[in-house]
Amino acid sequence: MRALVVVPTYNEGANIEEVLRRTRAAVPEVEVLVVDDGSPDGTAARAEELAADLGGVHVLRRTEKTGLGAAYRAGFTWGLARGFDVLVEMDADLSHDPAALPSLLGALAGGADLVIGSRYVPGGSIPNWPWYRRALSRYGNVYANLALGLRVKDATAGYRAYRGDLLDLLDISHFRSTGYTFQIESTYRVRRAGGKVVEVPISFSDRVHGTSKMSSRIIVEALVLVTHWAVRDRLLTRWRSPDP
Ligand SMILES: Nc1nc2c(ncn2[C@@H]2O[C@H](COP(=O)(O)OP(=O)(O)OP(=O)(O)O)[C@@H](O)[C@H]2O)c(=O)[nH]1
Ligand SMILES: [Mg+2]
Repeated sequence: MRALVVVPTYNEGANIEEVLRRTRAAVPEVEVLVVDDGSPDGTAARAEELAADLGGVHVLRRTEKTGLGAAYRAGFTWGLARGFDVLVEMDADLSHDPAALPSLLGALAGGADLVIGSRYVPGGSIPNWPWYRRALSRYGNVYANLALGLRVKDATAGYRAYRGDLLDLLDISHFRSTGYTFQIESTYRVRRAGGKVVEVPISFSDRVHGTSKMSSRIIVEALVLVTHWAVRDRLLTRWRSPDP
């Protein structure tokens, strides 16, 4: 199976070298695509220098910062057009340890359609998060699960691997979310398509260099879209055709 690890970046100049080196070292047979949204700190140029040095690394330069979901859509479309069988999502800030890639890819090879690197299954952890980040993540997961019936412990996790043919089937160009809601939306769409979802434990480390792009706008997008899907697909459907 040909796998492509898609790494979205915005001002990750302090992390890009280590993440690319560690990824190439962890699984030399997978390729990497850096999707950069015109980072003013020169992340894309640094990634291109590293690509020449390391091999198996590609850089997709975009001119505008249009959000994590948009960056993944562009990266997946790039990978599918080039025939990759597996598409992986991984953050550039080393919160996601490249050494866990074999575990994600192994579960996919074992028959899953979507593998989530999960913080909330036995063996998973977030050692350094303050209580408010934990609370936000926990409540976000509880709400998304209740509203959409996801049956997933970590629906907002951003370290994942998808089968390419499933992404083709889901037609990612129709995804609605621009920000981090992309994770919940893709989980929901995989579930609705009857895909098999498997969670493998990961330890999520806090970023050491650079700044977070998490914002209240992202949280609002998640709340609005999750509620919209829940009402449209679950509540209204039940109301229009009640159980006999
Ligand atoms: N291309 C692109 N990448 C983005 C954008 N927003 C975030 N990213 C990248 O997405 C990944 C996750 O973003 P983070 O800011 O680390 O978000 P987070 O992990 O939820 O927040 P922290 O825990 O504070 O690190 C990082 O690699 C970012 O550089 C965007 O608009 N465009
Ligand atoms: Mg991060």
